[in-house]
Amino acid sequence: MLLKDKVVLVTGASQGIGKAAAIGCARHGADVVINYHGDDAGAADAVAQIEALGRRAIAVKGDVAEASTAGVFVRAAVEAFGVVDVFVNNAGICPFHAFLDMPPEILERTLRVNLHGAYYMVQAAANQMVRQGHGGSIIAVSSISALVGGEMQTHYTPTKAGVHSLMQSTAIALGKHGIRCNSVLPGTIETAINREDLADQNKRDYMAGRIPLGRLGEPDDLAGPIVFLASDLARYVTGAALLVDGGAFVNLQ
Ligand code: NAD
Ligand code: RM4
Repeated sequence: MLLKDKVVLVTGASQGIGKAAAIGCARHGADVVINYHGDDAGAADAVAQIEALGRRAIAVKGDVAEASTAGVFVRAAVEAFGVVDVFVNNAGICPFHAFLDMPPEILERTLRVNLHGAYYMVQAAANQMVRQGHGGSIIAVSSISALVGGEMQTHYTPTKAGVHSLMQSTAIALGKHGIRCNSVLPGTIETAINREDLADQNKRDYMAGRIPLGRLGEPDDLAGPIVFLASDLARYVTGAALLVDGGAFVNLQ
């Protein structure tokens, strides 16, 4: 019970890593507020799974790319459960596309969701934590792609480097308030974001073959690292980045 009675907010939590993180935090005693974009059934299922663990949960619909969504989300959390102790910035998109003919609308949507969305959300959560006056923990779901490139990800990798950089700068800006800011850097985790990409068996075999632990990741592989960074076990950890990639990044030869 590393998060007993803490209130945890997670964006993009109707499926994938966000949903696993939300449920993982509830398993450790947290009440959870999830943001989701379109998938009402997925959000309802996340809430139901959290309630089945004996914890409270609400789902708040909203597009993180809109600046106003952040304030609405944080206010809904405070109205429901009184405080914001932990904020997990997870919502993200990666519409795989080549560089030379990247449509401006795909580039701009990716920047807006992944980077602007993170900025507004982290800012709103941090302001609430500062008002409360007893610190907090902010975790961004960045990526191994903050550190390495991707031929079909020229729009995406800068956003993942960006959210990691945001955690480094907010760690400094918010340290005096006792608010810790860290990133997790997942490797290749099987979710909807890469279903089409990994449907190519050659690509899938190549990606899996890069991983010393011998398998692609699953969403629940991120739950433990996120719970750890959220909890007081990580009380002196801020501005850090935790690779959760089965060893893929270090595997040069
Ligand atoms: P996913 O597609 O299952 O989940 C992404 C979530 O973000 C979905 O719930 C989606 O509805 C939500 N979302 C998308 N746009 C949104 C918006 N505008 N407003 C609110 N919510 C929005 O994929 P995932 O793999 O679980 O992705 C979660 C995060 O993990 C992303 O930030 C992604 O970049 C990151 N990540 C994933 C991998 C991987 O291999 N799957 C690796 C590294 C990082
Ligand atoms: C990650 C990493 C994975 C990819 C996802 C979409 O950051 O690049 O390999 O599948 O993004």
